[in-house]
Amino acid sequence: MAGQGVAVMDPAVLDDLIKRLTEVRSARPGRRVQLSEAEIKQLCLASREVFLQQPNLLELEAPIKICGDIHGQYSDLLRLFEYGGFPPEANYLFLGDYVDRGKQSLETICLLLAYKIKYPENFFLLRGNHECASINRIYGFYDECKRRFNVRLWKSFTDAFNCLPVAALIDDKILCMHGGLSPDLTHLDQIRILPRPTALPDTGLLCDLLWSDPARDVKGWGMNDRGVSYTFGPDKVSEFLNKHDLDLVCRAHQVRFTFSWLLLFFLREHSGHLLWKLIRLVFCLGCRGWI
Ligand SMILES: [Mn+2]
Repeated sequence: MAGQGVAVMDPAVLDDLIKRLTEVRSARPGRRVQLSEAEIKQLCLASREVFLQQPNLLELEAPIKICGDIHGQYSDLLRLFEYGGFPPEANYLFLGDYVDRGKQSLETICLLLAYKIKYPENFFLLRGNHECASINRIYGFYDECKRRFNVRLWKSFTDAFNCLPVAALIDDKILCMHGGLSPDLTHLDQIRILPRPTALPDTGLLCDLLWSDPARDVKGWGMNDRGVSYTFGPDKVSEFLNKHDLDLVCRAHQVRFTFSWLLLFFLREHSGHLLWKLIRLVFCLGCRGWI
Protein backbone atom coordinates (compact mmCIF):
# COMPACT_ATOMS: atom_id res chain seq x y z
CA MET A 1 0.00 0.00 0.00
CA ALA A 2 2.99 2.32 0.32
CA GLY A 3 3.24 4.78 -2.54
CA GLN A 4 4.95 8.04 -3.42
CA GLY A 5 7.36 7.48 -0.55
CA VAL A 6 4.58 7.84 2.03
CA ALA A 7 4.10 4.95 4.39
CA VAL A 8 0.43 4.07 4.53
CA MET A 9 -0.79 1.08 6.46
CA ASP A 10 -3.34 -1.31 5.05
CA PRO A 11 -6.48 -0.60 7.15
CA ALA A 12 -7.26 -4.31 7.43
CA VAL A 13 -3.76 -5.04 8.79
CA LEU A 14 -4.08 -2.14 11.23
CA ASP A 15 -7.50 -3.27 12.48
CA ASP A 16 -6.29 -6.82 12.95
CA LEU A 17 -3.30 -5.58 14.90
CA ILE A 18 -5.48 -3.47 17.22
CA LYS A 19 -7.82 -6.43 17.68
CA ARG A 20 -4.96 -8.75 18.71
CA LEU A 21 -3.45 -6.15 21.03
CA THR A 22 -6.72 -5.39 22.81
CA GLU A 23 -8.19 -8.87 23.08
CA VAL A 24 -5.83 -9.66 25.99
CA ARG A 25 -7.74 -7.14 28.11
CA SER A 26 -9.69 -9.97 29.69
CA ALA A 27 -6.59 -12.13 30.10
CA ARG A 28 -4.32 -12.30 33.13
CA PRO A 29 -2.14 -9.14 33.33
CA GLY A 30 1.22 -9.74 31.68
CA ARG A 31 -0.09 -11.85 28.79
CA ARG A 32 2.11 -11.13 25.79
CA VAL A 33 0.96 -10.26 22.29
CA GLN A 34 3.67 -11.22 19.85
CA LEU A 35 3.32 -9.16 16.67
CA SER A 36 5.59 -9.78 13.71
CA GLU A 37 8.65 -7.68 13.01
CA ALA A 38 7.13 -6.59 9.67
CA GLU A 39 3.95 -5.39 11.39
CA ILE A 40 5.87 -3.37 13.95
CA LYS A 41 8.07 -1.84 11.25
CA GLN A 42 4.93 -0.71 9.45
CA LEU A 43 3.64 0.89 12.65
CA CYS A 44 6.91 2.80 13.06
CA LEU A 45 6.97 4.03 9.46
CA ALA A 46 3.32 4.99 9.20
CA SER A 47 3.18 6.74 12.60
CA ARG A 48 6.31 8.71 11.71
CA GLU A 49 4.49 10.14 8.68
CA VAL A 50 1.48 11.11 10.79
CA PHE A 51 3.66 12.82 13.43
CA LEU A 52 5.46 14.85 10.78
CA GLN A 53 2.21 15.89 9.09
CA GLN A 54 1.01 17.42 12.35
CA PRO A 55 2.63 20.39 14.13
CA ASN A 56 5.23 20.10 16.88
CA LEU A 57 2.92 22.19 19.09
CA LEU A 58 -0.43 20.45 18.68
CA GLU A 59 -3.52 22.63 18.88
CA LEU A 60 -6.29 20.54 20.41
CA GLU A 61 -9.79 20.99 21.73
CA ALA A 62 -11.56 19.75 24.85
CA PRO A 63 -13.02 17.29 25.64
CA ILE A 64 -9.83 15.26 25.72
CA LYS A 65 -8.43 12.87 28.33
CA ILE A 66 -4.84 13.57 29.31
CA CYS A 67 -2.70 10.67 30.48
CA GLY A 68 0.75 10.55 32.05
CA ASP A 69 3.60 8.03 32.02
CA ILE A 70 2.75 4.43 31.08
CA HIS A 71 6.33 3.05 31.16
CA GLY A 72 5.63 -0.34 29.63
CA GLN A 73 2.79 -1.24 32.02
CA TYR A 74 0.53 -2.61 29.33
CA SER A 75 -2.20 -4.00 31.57
CA ASP A 76 -2.49 -0.54 33.15
CA LEU A 77 -2.86 1.01 29.69
CA LEU A 78 -5.69 -1.41 28.88
CA ARG A 79 -7.28 -0.66 32.25
CA LEU A 80 -7.00 3.04 31.49
CA PHE A 81 -8.88 2.55 28.21
CA GLU A 82 -11.47 0.40 29.94
CA TYR A 83 -12.04 3.23 32.39
CA GLY A 84 -11.94 6.12 29.91
CA GLY A 85 -13.27 4.37 26.79
CA PHE A 86 -11.36 2.64 24.02
CA PRO A 87 -10.58 5.01 21.10
CA PRO A 88 -12.44 6.50 19.33
CA GLU A 89 -15.00 6.54 22.15
CA ALA A 90 -12.95 9.29 23.80
CA ASN A 91 -10.18 11.64 22.65
CA TYR A 92 -6.77 11.16 24.23
CA LEU A 93 -3.55 13.03 24.75
CA PHE A 94 -0.66 11.05 26.21
CA LEU A 95 2.21 13.01 27.72
CA GLY A 96 5.09 10.65 26.89
CA ASP A 97 7.23 7.97 28.58
CA TYR A 98 5.59 4.97 26.95
CA VAL A 99 8.58 2.65 27.17
CA ASP A 100 11.19 1.49 29.76
CA ARG A 101 10.85 0.26 33.36
CA GLY A 102 7.73 -1.92 32.85
CA LYS A 103 7.76 -5.39 31.29
CA GLN A 104 5.67 -4.74 28.18
CA SER A 105 7.01 -1.68 26.43
CA LEU A 106 6.45 -3.32 23.06
CA GLU A 107 2.73 -3.97 23.45
CA THR A 108 2.30 -0.52 24.99
CA ILE A 109 4.00 1.46 22.25
CA CYS A 110 2.53 -0.69 19.46
CA LEU A 111 -1.05 -0.14 20.62
CA LEU A 112 -0.45 3.60 21.05
CA LEU A 113 1.12 3.94 17.59
CA ALA A 114 -1.66 1.85 16.06
CA TYR A 115 -4.33 4.14 17.56
CA LYS A 116 -2.39 7.19 16.38
CA ILE A 117 -2.43 5.87 12.80
CA LYS A 118 -6.07 4.78 13.01
CA TYR A 119 -7.44 7.96 14.63
CA PRO A 120 -4.91 10.71 13.80
CA GLU A 121 -7.28 13.56 14.71
CA ASN A 122 -8.59 12.09 17.97
CA PHE A 123 -5.56 10.43 19.49
CA PHE A 124 -2.33 12.27 20.32
CA LEU A 125 1.07 11.28 21.64
CA LEU A 126 3.71 13.68 22.94
CA ARG A 127 7.36 12.82 23.37
CA GLY A 128 8.74 11.95 26.80
CA ASN A 129 12.38 11.90 27.85
CA HIS A 130 12.32 8.09 27.50
CA GLU A 131 11.42 8.37 23.80
CA CYS A 132 15.11 8.90 23.27
CA ALA A 133 17.68 6.29 22.18
CA SER A 134 20.33 7.16 24.78
CA ILE A 135 17.77 6.75 27.61
CA ASN A 136 15.76 3.73 26.44
CA ARG A 137 19.02 2.01 25.54
CA ILE A 138 19.62 1.79 29.29
CA TYR A 139 16.24 1.60 31.04
CA GLY A 140 14.72 -1.50 29.49
CA PHE A 141 13.26 -0.90 26.04
CA TYR A 142 16.42 -1.82 24.14
CA ASP A 143 16.73 -5.06 26.10
CA GLU A 144 13.08 -5.93 25.46
CA CYS A 145 13.46 -5.26 21.69
CA LYS A 146 16.65 -7.30 21.59
CA ARG A 147 15.18 -10.18 23.58
CA ARG A 148 11.90 -10.41 21.67
CA PHE A 149 13.11 -9.24 18.23
CA ASN A 150 16.41 -7.57 17.37
CA VAL A 151 18.35 -4.30 17.61
CA ARG A 152 17.20 -3.31 14.12
CA LEU A 153 13.64 -3.02 15.38
CA TRP A 154 14.74 -0.82 18.30
CA LYS A 155 16.31 1.49 15.72
CA SER A 156 13.01 1.68 13.82
CA PHE A 157 11.35 2.89 17.01
CA THR A 158 14.08 5.49 17.46
CA ASP A 159 13.27 6.85 13.98
CA ALA A 160 9.61 7.18 14.95
CA PHE A 161 10.34 8.68 18.41
CA ASN A 162 12.55 11.34 16.81
CA CYS A 163 9.42 12.65 15.03
CA LEU A 164 7.04 12.83 18.02
CA PRO A 165 5.58 16.28 18.79
CA VAL A 166 6.68 17.87 22.07
CA ALA A 167 3.81 20.01 23.32
CA ALA A 168 0.06 20.56 23.01
CA LEU A 169 -2.17 23.55 23.56
CA ILE A 170 -5.76 22.76 24.53
CA ASP A 171 -8.39 25.40 23.77
CA ASP A 172 -5.58 28.00 23.77
CA LYS A 173 -5.55 27.76 27.58
CA ILE A 174 -3.81 24.60 28.75
CA LEU A 175 -0.22 23.95 27.73
CA CYS A 176 0.84 20.31 27.98
CA MET A 177 4.29 18.77 27.80
CA HIS A 178 6.17 15.90 29.41
CA GLY A 179 8.64 17.79 31.62
CA GLY A 180 7.95 21.46 32.05
CA LEU A 181 8.96 25.04 31.37
CA SER A 182 12.28 26.28 30.03
CA PRO A 183 14.20 29.51 30.67
CA ASP A 184 14.64 29.65 26.88
CA LEU A 185 10.89 29.62 26.23
CA THR A 186 9.75 33.18 25.57
CA HIS A 187 7.29 32.57 22.74
CA LEU A 188 5.22 29.49 21.84
CA ASP A 189 6.37 29.81 18.22
CA GLN A 190 9.77 28.59 19.42
CA ILE A 191 8.14 25.18 20.00
CA ARG A 192 6.44 25.25 16.60
CA ILE A 193 9.74 25.73 14.76
CA LEU A 194 11.80 23.10 16.58
CA PRO A 195 13.21 20.85 13.85
CA ARG A 196 12.15 17.21 13.40
CA PRO A 197 13.28 14.47 13.18
CA THR A 198 15.69 15.08 16.01
CA ALA A 199 17.50 13.24 18.78
CA LEU A 200 17.12 14.80 22.23
CA PRO A 201 19.82 17.36 23.02
CA ASP A 202 21.42 17.61 26.51
CA THR A 203 20.53 21.27 26.96
CA GLY A 204 18.21 23.92 25.56
CA LEU A 205 14.48 24.33 24.95
CA LEU A 206 13.70 20.83 23.68
CA CYS A 207 15.65 19.23 26.52
CA ASP A 208 13.86 21.35 29.16
CA LEU A 209 10.36 20.71 27.78
CA LEU A 210 10.99 16.99 28.26
CA TRP A 211 13.13 17.03 31.41
CA SER A 212 12.44 19.97 33.73
CA ASP A 213 10.50 19.67 36.99
CA PRO A 214 8.49 22.11 39.08
CA ALA A 215 9.71 22.68 42.64
CA ARG A 216 7.42 24.21 45.22
CA ASP A 217 10.18 25.72 47.32
CA VAL A 218 12.26 27.13 44.50
CA LYS A 219 12.15 30.73 43.42
CA GLY A 220 12.99 31.26 39.77
CA TRP A 221 15.12 28.54 38.19
CA GLY A 222 16.99 25.96 40.26
CA MET A 223 19.30 22.98 39.88
CA ASN A 224 17.65 19.69 38.94
CA ASP A 225 18.68 16.59 40.93
CA ARG A 226 18.36 14.54 37.74
CA GLY A 227 21.53 16.23 36.54
CA VAL A 228 19.67 17.44 33.45
CA SER A 229 17.72 20.65 32.85
CA TYR A 230 16.27 22.81 35.65
CA THR A 231 13.61 23.09 38.29
CA PHE A 232 11.20 26.00 38.23
CA GLY A 233 9.31 27.71 41.02
CA PRO A 234 5.63 28.71 41.28
CA ASP A 235 6.69 32.28 40.42
CA LYS A 236 7.93 31.14 37.01
CA VAL A 237 4.68 29.30 36.36
CA SER A 238 2.55 32.36 37.24
CA GLU A 239 4.76 34.60 35.14
CA PHE A 240 4.49 32.23 32.18
CA LEU A 241 0.71 31.80 32.47
CA ASN A 242 0.15 35.57 32.68
CA LYS A 243 2.46 36.36 29.81
CA HIS A 244 0.86 33.83 27.46
CA ASP A 245 -2.71 34.21 28.74
CA LEU A 246 -2.89 30.55 29.74
CA ASP A 247 -4.80 28.88 32.60
CA LEU A 248 -2.71 25.82 33.28
CA VAL A 249 0.52 24.01 32.55
CA CYS A 250 -0.13 20.27 32.55
CA ARG A 251 2.78 17.85 32.70
CA ALA A 252 3.79 14.32 33.75
CA HIS A 253 7.34 13.00 34.34
CA GLN A 254 7.10 12.47 38.11
CA VAL A 255 5.52 9.76 40.23
CA ARG A 256 3.16 11.44 42.62
CA PHE A 257 0.59 8.88 43.71
CA THR A 258 -0.13 5.17 43.85
CA PHE A 259 -1.26 4.81 40.27
CA SER A 260 1.98 6.27 39.04
CA TRP A 261 1.09 5.87 35.41
CA LEU A 262 -2.16 7.69 35.61
CA LEU A 263 -2.76 11.35 35.16
CA LEU A 264 -6.24 11.34 33.77
CA PHE A 265 -8.24 14.51 33.52
CA PHE A 266 -11.76 14.64 32.31
CA LEU A 267 -12.00 17.90 30.45
CA ARG A 268 -15.66 17.54 29.61
CA GLU A 269 -16.10 21.24 29.81
CA HIS A 270 -13.53 23.90 29.80
CA SER A 271 -14.43 26.58 32.28
CA GLY A 272 -12.63 28.51 34.97
CA HIS A 273 -14.76 26.73 37.56
CA LEU A 274 -13.73 23.31 36.30
CA LEU A 275 -10.10 24.37 36.21
CA TRP A 276 -10.19 25.36 39.85
CA LYS A 277 -11.77 22.05 40.75
CA LEU A 278 -9.06 20.37 38.74
CA ILE A 279 -6.32 22.29 40.47
CA ARG A 280 -7.79 21.42 43.87
CA LEU A 281 -7.99 17.77 42.88
CA VAL A 282 -4.36 17.84 41.79
CA PHE A 283 -3.31 19.20 45.18
CA CYS A 284 -5.51 16.71 47.03
CA LEU A 285 -3.74 13.89 45.24
CA GLY A 286 -0.45 15.28 46.43
CA CYS A 287 0.67 16.18 42.93
CA ARG A 288 2.18 19.41 44.12
CA GLY A 289 3.98 21.53 41.63
CA TRP A 290 1.88 20.63 38.66
CA ILE A 291 0.74 24.15 38.11
MN1 LIG B 1 9.91 11.31 32.26
